[in-house]
Amino acid sequence: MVSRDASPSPVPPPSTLSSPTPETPPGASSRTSRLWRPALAGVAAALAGLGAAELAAGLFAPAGNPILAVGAVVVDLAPGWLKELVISLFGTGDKVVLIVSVALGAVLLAAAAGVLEFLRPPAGRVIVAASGTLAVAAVLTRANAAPFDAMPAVVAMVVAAVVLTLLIVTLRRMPAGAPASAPDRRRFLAYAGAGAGLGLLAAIGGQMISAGVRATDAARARFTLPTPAVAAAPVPAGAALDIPGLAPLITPNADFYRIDTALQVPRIDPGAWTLKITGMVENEVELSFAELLALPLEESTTTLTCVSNDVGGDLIGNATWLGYPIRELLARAKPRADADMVLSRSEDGWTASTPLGVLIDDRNAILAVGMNGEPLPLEHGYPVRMVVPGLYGYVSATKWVVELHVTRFDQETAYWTSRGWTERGPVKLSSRIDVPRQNVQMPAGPVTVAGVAWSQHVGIRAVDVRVDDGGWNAATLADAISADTWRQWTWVWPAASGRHTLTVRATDAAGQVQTSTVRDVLPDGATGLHSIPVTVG
Ligand SMILES: Nc1nc2c(c(=O)[nH]1)N[C@H]1C(S)=C(S)[C@@H](COP(=O)(O)O)O[C@H]1N2
Ligand SMILES: [Mo]
Repeated sequence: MVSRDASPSPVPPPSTLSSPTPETPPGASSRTSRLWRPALAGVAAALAGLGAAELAAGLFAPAGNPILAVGAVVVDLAPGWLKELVISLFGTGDKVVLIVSVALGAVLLAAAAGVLEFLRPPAGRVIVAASGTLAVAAVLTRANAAPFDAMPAVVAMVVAAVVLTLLIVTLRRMPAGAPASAPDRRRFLAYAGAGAGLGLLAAIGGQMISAGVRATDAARARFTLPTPAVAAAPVPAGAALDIPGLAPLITPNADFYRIDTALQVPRIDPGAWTLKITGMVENEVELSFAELLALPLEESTTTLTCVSNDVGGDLIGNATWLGYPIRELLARAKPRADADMVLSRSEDGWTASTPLGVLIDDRNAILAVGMNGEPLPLEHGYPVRMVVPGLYGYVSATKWVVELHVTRFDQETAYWTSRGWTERGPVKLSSRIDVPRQNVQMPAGPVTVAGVAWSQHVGIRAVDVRVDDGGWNAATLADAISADTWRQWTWVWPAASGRHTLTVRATDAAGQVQTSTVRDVLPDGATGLHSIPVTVG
């Protein structure tokens, strides 16, 4: 007897339900005819759980799809002859066969779990937990798996366990011994149907979302950047210092900082992408991706900085962008004389307010399609983003851009400017020590100190380094690519034993010296000098 007999619950023990009793009409109570409902409960619970996982994976963790992960493990573990057999029988349909097999296996297991949960609780939940754990293991043993990728499998496990428990409890409430009453039968079927149906809907939703992911990835992979009409000026030989630990002059795409509000990277079909120029303009303009690519595109190297970059922080990167000048597109649209701002909008609804003046002056404000010789990476704005030298990203660098709305600062605010950040965000003159790392210990003698300094669109004229409270020592500047990029610098320090503090300070091309006044990043960017403690000897 199971322990449930001792419980005060009015629910009859499962064994009573599964064995004929005197009140049972003859023929209506064979074991099999009673067990199809628990089996159905198991299947419904599995569909609900797997559907929820499909949706969770499609939305947040494409690499965490438990069915695909288990399928991949099956492929890895399957003997060679079986793989060959499947491929020879089904050809390129092999992946479909694999996925359908895994899903069918899950459903059969679930039916068994339903029956066991009914006969011997919590045996069904134990099966659910064990399969969920195996799915988590399958996901996490895939190449490049991140811990978060386990999330959909965990969702599947929890949803399936909860739905299974609810359905089995509903079954137990049915009177024992007698054929279930019509309302009871209907209630159970309604619950089971709802679990299975919602699961199927969630699975379809997840598929549609991840199908979008696949389509965008494939489109990006097929896309080759057009040849620039104007290539980037060659980087001067003396612009890049070869010092280990110093940020490279051009930041590789994979290392480029990423800041945005997108929980899920927008996936845009470039074939469907258009840019609209709207608002206070004489002519509204609409441009397709093909039309943009057909324009004479120009390369330019620009350093992008986030307003949230702390003194000494790394929310800054330098890339060679391929794009088309926004001023040319605005010239087609003809902004009205009283307009003073362009509110750029991304596919996911984020906005930035950029002064109209900096978009139509001679600086290289561009609609970019390329980053360091590659199509924009998805997380950096594929297929099109804005890059504006001299302004922080929150007021200029709209990724996944779809609209330029010409307007006025006194009429509209943007995503961050309506959350306490200033409406205009010129990048502040700043500098950073990259080498040595702070708190390192090194021997006395000559020590190479090096870093970067930036004041986009103004340029850097000088960098000085100070040891403790001593005087300022002029650093050697590497050559500049342009005023729009950061500049590397180095200084050789004759280091004496003891604990010391190194401090850096830049001077811009207009003669302004970097302030030592410490300010937080809010509302318009941090100020202060970067200092690092080091130990010599
Ligand atoms: N669509 C969109 N574009 C955006 C943002 C965003 O949240 N959404 N963040 C901006 C901010 S604050 C910065 S600093 C830059 C960062 O660009 P990156 O991620 O390519 O480095 O993008 C800008 N463009
Ligand atoms: Mo930012």
